[in-house]
Amino acid sequence: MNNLNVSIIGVPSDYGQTRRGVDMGPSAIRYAGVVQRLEAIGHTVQDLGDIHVSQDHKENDANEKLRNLEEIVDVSTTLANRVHGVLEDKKFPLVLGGDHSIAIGTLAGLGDHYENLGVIWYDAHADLNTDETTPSGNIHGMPLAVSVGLGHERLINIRNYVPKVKPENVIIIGARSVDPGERELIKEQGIKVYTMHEIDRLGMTHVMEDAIQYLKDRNVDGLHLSLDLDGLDPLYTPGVGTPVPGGITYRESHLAMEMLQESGMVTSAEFVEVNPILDEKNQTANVAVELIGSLFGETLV
Ligand code: 6HN
Ligand code: MN
Ligand code: MN
Ligand code: MN
Repeated sequence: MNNLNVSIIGVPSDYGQTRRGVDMGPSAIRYAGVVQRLEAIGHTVQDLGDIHVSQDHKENDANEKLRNLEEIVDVSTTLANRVHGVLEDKKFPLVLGGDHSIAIGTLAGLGDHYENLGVIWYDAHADLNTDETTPSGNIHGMPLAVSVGLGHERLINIRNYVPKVKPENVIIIGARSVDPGERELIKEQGIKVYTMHEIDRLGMTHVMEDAIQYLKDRNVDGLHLSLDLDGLDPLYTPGVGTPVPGGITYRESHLAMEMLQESGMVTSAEFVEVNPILDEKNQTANVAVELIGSLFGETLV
């Protein structure tokens, strides 16, 4: 797996939440050297640049339960078509965010390419709210629900098929801030979750072995990693909009990426929520690039 054709897609969108600056995430990750890092491993990299994202932020969004819905439908549609094109070209899509609402587009571009896609959602949050359960109205808290077919019809119907992924093919890793409506959905939909409790108790090695075996047993024919940098403890990744203490460590995260690499199962990835305005000396983008290195096969010796 050390000679992939990787296509990088930047998504400079901050419409999924209210803290400005996360639209500069793709630039920060490029500045941290993502292309060089992948090339040094032996991959062939094509940076497709950023997709077009409008910059008309409203002062008052009338839609309090679905902030910036129109803009997010636009971004998702453009991104979904771009991701789909990358797969048609037989290349590995690496998507750089942007807030986590961009996963709506990424998964809409991936889902109809596979019979049985698996998803690993590495995050402090479950991102399983809908417009009915959301405490914030921020769509970055909804992309996983949307991808399993729940939520506003404009969001679930991007590229005109529902769902993008089966709920039983989804694994959340790192959860420690889950809203009441999200808890219900996890039970109702049979979504597998390794919270911080399981990571503490079993250790990351055991968690990742279990997670990979679970997806193998389900015969997934592709595996998407959606990595929210707030999955890590804010000690390591302070430049995120919704930090939650008590998170995954730097080493545990490298181990998780290395084990995903060893599995040979990962077919696409996205790294989201890097906000350079909230960061310390681009630390969060640097960690993103280091994790990308491990995921794509960098070794220590
Ligand atoms: N993220 N559960 C909270 C909400 O507003 O729905 C936080 C969501 C955070 C989303 O970090 O991608
Ligand atoms: Mn913006
Ligand atoms: Mn999160
Ligand atoms: Mn998230």
